[in-house]
Amino acid sequence: MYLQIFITLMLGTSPALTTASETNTCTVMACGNPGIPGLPGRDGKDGAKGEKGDQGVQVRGQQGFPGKAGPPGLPGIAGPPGQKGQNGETADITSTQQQVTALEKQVQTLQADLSKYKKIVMLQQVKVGEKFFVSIGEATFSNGKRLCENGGAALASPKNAAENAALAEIVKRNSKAVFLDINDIQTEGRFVYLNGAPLRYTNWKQGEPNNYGNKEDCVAVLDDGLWNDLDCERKTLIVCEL
Ligand code: MAN
Ligand code: CA
Repeated sequence: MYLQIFITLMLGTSPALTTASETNTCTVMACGNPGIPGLPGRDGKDGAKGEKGDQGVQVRGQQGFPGKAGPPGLPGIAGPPGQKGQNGETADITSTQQQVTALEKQVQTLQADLSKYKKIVMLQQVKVGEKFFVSIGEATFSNGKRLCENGGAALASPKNAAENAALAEIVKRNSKAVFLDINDIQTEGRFVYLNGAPLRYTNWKQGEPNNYGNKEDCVAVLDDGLWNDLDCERKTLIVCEL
């Protein structure tokens, strides 16, 4: 249309006239030289803002490996005591009763044996305070010492009047003197215990020690409880202490 108006203005002919004279073989366009193409039109205005797009689909990733075990927790509080159990079977009671009866018999036997052993031991030993004196037979000083030590004991060593009196009682029963763990083998005239310590209790008979025959380095207690130095090679009753 703009083109037709442009042509009409240029040729003085209205588009209506042109259309009306279709019989005219010489059309405006056919007869004239073709026009020069117009300049490109201006850019159109920006279109309306588009609608917001759909939210993208989020795909969940794979589960990771389990972490390391944590440190152990504190122990829990003890639970309440359980309910009392039911009575056992009659068979259990019978079995227990039989065991008790068997044990009672064993106890009776042990009591009878113990009673007898007590008498035997009482005939051989004397208790003074916490100390026990046990007579083990006759021997020389060195053999007696060894016999006592082999039994985990030591030769009699009275440290006070009560212990000495207990030893005297054993001497009287056996009518035999008893060696003490005292001697002056190392230094004549200086009596010591077997461990080398100086004497802390003595009960010498008058005139003793006399080192009779210059060969009395050991000491024995007599039936009156008094002490006499004697030849170590003589045999006396050996009494050990525990
Ligand atoms: C007498 C006294 C004692 C001595 C003995 C030795 O009894 O001389 O001192 O030990 O003889 O048998
Ligand atoms: Ca003597």
